[in-house]
Formats: sequence, structure tokens, C-alpha cells
Amino acid sequence: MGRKFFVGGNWKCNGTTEEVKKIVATLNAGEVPSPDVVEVVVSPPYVFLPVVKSSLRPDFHVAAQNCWVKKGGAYTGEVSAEMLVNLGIPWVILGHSERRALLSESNEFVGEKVAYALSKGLKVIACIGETLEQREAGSTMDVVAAQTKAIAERISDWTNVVLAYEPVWAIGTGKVATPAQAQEVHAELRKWLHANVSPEVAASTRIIYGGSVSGGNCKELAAKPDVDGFLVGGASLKPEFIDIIKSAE
Ligand code: G2H
Repeated sequence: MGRKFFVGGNWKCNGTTEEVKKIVATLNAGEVPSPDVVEVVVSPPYVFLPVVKSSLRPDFHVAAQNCWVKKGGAYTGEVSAEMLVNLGIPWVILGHSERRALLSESNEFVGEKVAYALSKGLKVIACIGETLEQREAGSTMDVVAAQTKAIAERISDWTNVVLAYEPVWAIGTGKVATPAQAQEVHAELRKWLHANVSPEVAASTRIIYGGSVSGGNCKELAAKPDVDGFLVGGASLKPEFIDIIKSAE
């Protein structure tokens, strides 16, 4: 089964109205492969979701950067999955390492969020990845397997899940994983899905790489058989995001 290349742009907590308009204009003017070849999703901060959704080219989609773990209510500052669905936002990023680290989101909490978001009809970019300390201790696979297991235990349908492997040591540091390092973890994750979920899910789930992806390093990474696309941070705010989308070809 072919896995369509996926490129996500995670704008994180960046942008003013003017900057957002500029980024959207650049995206709208970009010449990219057809939606049959690559799925493109950009993820602005919550407050810009409506304006980006209404002004973005129709072949690109939008994602929120987070959502609450259950139905809305007395949860000050949170945004529910139901609200995203109500606004026609199809995707959400969950479990980003910045939230795991800075807001103490546990594997279990992220797993619950993924399950709830899927149950409401959202598609999920679920992020996993090890710290430098964990990599140096040789526990990369144990860490990403535990993060994936916490999701796998709570969901039964992986159709609307994209798994984003983002080694924490590569995020925003300019220290990208080598294509071989990315391929090794992606292949192991696919094996894990094969053994612990099903051969079908292992074959069809897109595993994308994130961490200092740029216009300069994307082609080599994209050439690896188990790298099905990217989650891009810093470079998704720049015109080179178009070059990254083009690496799908
Ligand atoms: C990893 C990535 C986007 P950057 O967080 O999710 O960010 O490309 O800036 O390392």
C-alpha cells in the first residue's frame, strides 16, 4: 500500500497578523506537486487558524497545535476537539516534545488526547522522540516504543494518524538527524507497529521526521524508504517550506 508523502508546517508560537498574511501569500504562490503526490498541512497558533483556513489555497490544509483531552467545559485556556471540528479544522498536532517537556504532558495524557481527538473526527499528527540523554544511554527505541504504546493502547483505528518522529536533540537546534539515523528509528517503529498493532497498520501508517528539517537537507532524508514526510518548524515560516514540499517528488 502506498503511503502518500506528508509535509506539516508547525508554526509554533510565532507570527503577527501581517507575518501570517505574508506566509500564506508565499504558500499560495508556491508551485508544488499535486495533492495526489503530497499532503500539506500547516499549523498556525490557534488565534490565526480561522484567517489561515479562509485564505489558504484549497489543496493545503490546517492543523491546530494542541487540543484538550476531553469535552470542553471549565478548563480555562484550553480549546476542545469539538471546537476545532466546529471550525472545520481537520488536523491537530498532539504530544509535541515542547509540550511534553514544558507542560509535563505524560505518555498516557498524550495517548488520551489522541484517542479523544480521533473519536471526534480529527486527524492527528502524534509526536514522539527521545532526548539526547536518552539517545546516549541507548534507550531511543524503548522511549519511542513507550510513547507509541501509550497511543496504541487507546486507539483501534490508525487511518487518521500520522506518527511524527522528532528527536528532541534535533528540534530547533540545527542538528538534524542524519538520513541513516532517521531511517533506523522509522524502520524500528514500523517493526514495532507490525508486531504490536498489525501488519496493515505498519504498512500504511505514515511516519514523518521532524527536527531542523530545511530546504538543504530534506531531499536526502526524503529518499529514505521509511521517511514518509516531515514536520517542519522554523523552516515552515520561510519560503524554503516550498522546497521541502517539493522533496515529495
Ligand atoms: C520540531 C520541528 C517542528 P524545527 O519541533 O515540529 O521544529 O524544524 O524548528 O526543529
